Parts: sequence; C-alpha cells; structure tokens
Amino acid sequence: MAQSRHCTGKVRKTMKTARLLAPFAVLLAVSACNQESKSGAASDAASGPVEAKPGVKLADGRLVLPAVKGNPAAAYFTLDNSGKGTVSLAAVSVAGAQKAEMHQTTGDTMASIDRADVDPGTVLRFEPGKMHVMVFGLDSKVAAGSSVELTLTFADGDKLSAPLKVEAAGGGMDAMGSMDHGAKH
Ligand SMILES: [Cu+2]
Repeated sequence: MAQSRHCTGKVRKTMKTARLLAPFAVLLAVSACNQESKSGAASDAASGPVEAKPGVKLADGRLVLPAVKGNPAAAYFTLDNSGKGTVSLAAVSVAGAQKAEMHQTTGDTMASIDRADVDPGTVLRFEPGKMHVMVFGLDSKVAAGSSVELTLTFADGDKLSAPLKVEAAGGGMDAMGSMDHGAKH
C-alpha cells in the first residue's frame, strides 16, 4: 500500500511541474510507476517460496518453452496447503504471456479446467502429463535461464505469486510441454 501512495504522489508532482505536457507526462509517470511496483514484487518472489495466503505455499515453479516457436509453453508448480481449510484455485496468469489456462491431461486428451481445489494437508502438483498450465502468446524474448512471474488467483480473490524458472524444450520429462502439446491446440 505504501507503494501506491508513493506512486500517486509522483503523478501529482508531474502534473504541477509540467502542466503543458500534462496528459503525456502523466501517462509516462503512471507506466514507469507500474513497472517499479512490478519489478519490486518479482524480486521479493525470487527470494524463495511465497506464503502470502496463510498456510499455502507455491513452490517448484518452472516454465518449459515450446519446441516449436509460436506453440504454447507449459508451466508447472506445486501448491502446498498446510492451512485448515480447502483452498480453491480459480485462475492463473504468467507475466509476459497473453493468456494462461489450467489444463488437465487424461490419456491422450486434455481439457481446460476452471477450478482446482486443494484440501487441507495436501499438495496439488502441476506436472508433465497431468495438470499443467498452458501458456499462450509468451513474449518471444523470454529465454531459458531467465524467470517469469506466475500469479495464482483463488476463488476468494486472494493472489499468490512466485517465479517460474524458464527451461528450454526437451530438458527432462516434458512430453506434454512441447510439440505434442502444441499440436493438440
Ligand atoms: Cu494443455
């Protein structure tokens, strides 16, 4: 919250000092501000598993780039619920991607899912060949070895973010992460 107050102050100051250029200058100030808060959140997340929702931990995040450029990427992570109640995952998003969906693979097919419940005392795993996140329209500049931020949104509106380690296609068991996957969409 301190961050947004800081941002508001910055915008006002810009309006006073550059009244003639105001509409343009304000836009600049606002977008610079958004970037600041975003990178701040990302570096916090990079320090390890995040526990913003009591008892719920998001860890082991990785994103596997597609074998064929332009195909969707796949993301995997674990969600550990050591809290007292069931938490319900309602949406996922990946920084730098146009869209991300939760998918469930069953045999040869996969379907998108709207919700994933995690009962207390259990760990939900998104992993190759099972539940996974399909990532569409990922910025082509995202390269193996870097990281992008994953944000989970729960049914109650809570959010949880953590970095996804970006990996090249074909590294390890990634049968669902690369070509097969893209071909089915
Ligand atoms: Cu999929």
